[in-house]
Amino acid sequence: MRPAVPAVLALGANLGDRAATIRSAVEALGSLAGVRVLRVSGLYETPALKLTGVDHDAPAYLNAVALIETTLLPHTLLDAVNGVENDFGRVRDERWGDRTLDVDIVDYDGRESHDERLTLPHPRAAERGFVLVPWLDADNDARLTGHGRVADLAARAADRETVVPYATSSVPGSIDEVAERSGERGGAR
Ligand code: A4P
Ligand code: MG
Repeated sequence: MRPAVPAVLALGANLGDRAATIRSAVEALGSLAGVRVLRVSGLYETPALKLTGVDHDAPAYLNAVALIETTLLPHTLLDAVNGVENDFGRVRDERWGDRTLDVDIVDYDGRESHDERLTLPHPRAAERGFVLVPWLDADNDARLTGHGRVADLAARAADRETVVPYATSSVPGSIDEVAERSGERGGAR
């Protein structure tokens, strides 16, 4: 069997019960054959970034980052995370449009590659506080291939002050518990 490699997934949701969706999506990712969730960041609330700029009239996002290890090849992992997006009612009608769930591959084992379906690392991660701040929360020593320390990138991100920790205490079950449970159930298979 192929050895498991580390990867970083960014999750975002701005429609529906955002916290429940992200928690359930982490569980679903951890249940995929060949994926094990190692750690999940806290949830952060962030204003919607549209192609036209930040849109304060659009529903705000919750964003989180999951650290995984996987035996899946990059495109197979992309197919798998797209399947999870579809299971959570993702509709693709507008680029950067409102969505129930977006799951992006931010990093796959430090790989740099580009084709029509997949760019690694994620081409916009380096400048997005809504990816970098949760990533830093999950891994204080994280590095983004080709860009350096996530801590430095997060400190420079123009949107960093709009990335606000989201109180989950009112929601039963913390996201870390979900990661633990899916880790226990999972194991890179
Ligand atoms: N694709 C290429 N590389 C990757 C990768 N590393 N990970 C391709 C995932 N997908 C990758 O994605 C479009 C295409 O990108 C896919 O066909 C895939 O093969 P999509 O999810 O269908 O559509 P999208 O997400 O609208 O497009 P895009 O350009 O990937 O958007 P981004 O850059 O992910 O931005 N505002 C806040 N506050 N929080 C957010 O999370 N997210 C977006 C989406 C916009 N605004 C946001 C947020
Ligand atoms: Mg996407």
